[in-house]
Amino acid sequence: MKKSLDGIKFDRRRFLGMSSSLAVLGPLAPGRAWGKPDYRNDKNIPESYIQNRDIPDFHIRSANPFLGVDVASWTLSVGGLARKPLRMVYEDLFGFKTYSQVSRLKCVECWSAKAKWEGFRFRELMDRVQPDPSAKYVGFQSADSYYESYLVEELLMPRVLMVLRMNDQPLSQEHGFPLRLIAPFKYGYKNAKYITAIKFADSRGRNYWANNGPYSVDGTIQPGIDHPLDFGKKPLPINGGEVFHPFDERP
Ligand SMILES: Nc1nc2c(c(=O)[nH]1)N[C@H]1C(S)=C(S)[C@@H](COP(=O)(O)O)O[C@H]1N2
Ligand SMILES: [Mo]
Repeated sequence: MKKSLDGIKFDRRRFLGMSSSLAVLGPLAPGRAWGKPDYRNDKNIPESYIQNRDIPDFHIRSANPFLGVDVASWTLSVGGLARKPLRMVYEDLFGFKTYSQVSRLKCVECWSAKAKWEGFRFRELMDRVQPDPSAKYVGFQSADSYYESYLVEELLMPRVLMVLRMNDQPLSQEHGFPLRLIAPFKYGYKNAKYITAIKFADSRGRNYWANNGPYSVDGTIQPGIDHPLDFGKKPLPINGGEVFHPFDERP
């Protein structure tokens, strides 16, 4: 099994608070986690790394700066409790029927941005691998050691997409190439990028930000409530976010 970040306690509030004390210590050599340079607490992340960047059209959030996915060695494994587990290469992703939608991604840091997304439905993937009826949960593993967890039924809701293209282009390295999840009724952190494995399970796994920060595994956007990182970390009643409604049949 791949090493996860479970053992490393990291809190994004602490991360923000620490940057000034690190500056006093002067430049530090990057630490190491699982044999790769660990730039999480380092202000001098090399430009070549995908990292958190506030850019006008669509911010980039990558909890652990990393170099992006090399498509030649990338594979997607889909398995766990399934009758026909499979492994795919990039080209295989284009064998699915595609759908497109415009939807908004909303981060718990109180920014949001909207894009046109294109991709395939989770249902089609499920039909291929034939999960066991006991598999009510799905775990996502990402190339940057990020991980997420969902209920199968959530992934079958309208406007959930396994995304290959953003704004009429293949996904950029920063926004999750080659495959990401978009679930507009969940906070941004649930929208896993750089997916490498999808695993059906009969028990609920946790996710990166529930293990490393103050966020829930569920991460559903609450109507009229924001979930700010700042402002004393209390839920803040404001308008915003795309709220899932069970009667929403938009394609
Ligand atoms: N693999 C991976 N997926 C991830 C993240 C990450 O750090 N790694 N960050 C999440 C968070 S907190 C947000 S808000 C969105 C941001 O997506 P974007 O970088 O395309 O704006 O990606 C989510 N998916
Ligand atoms: Mo986020």
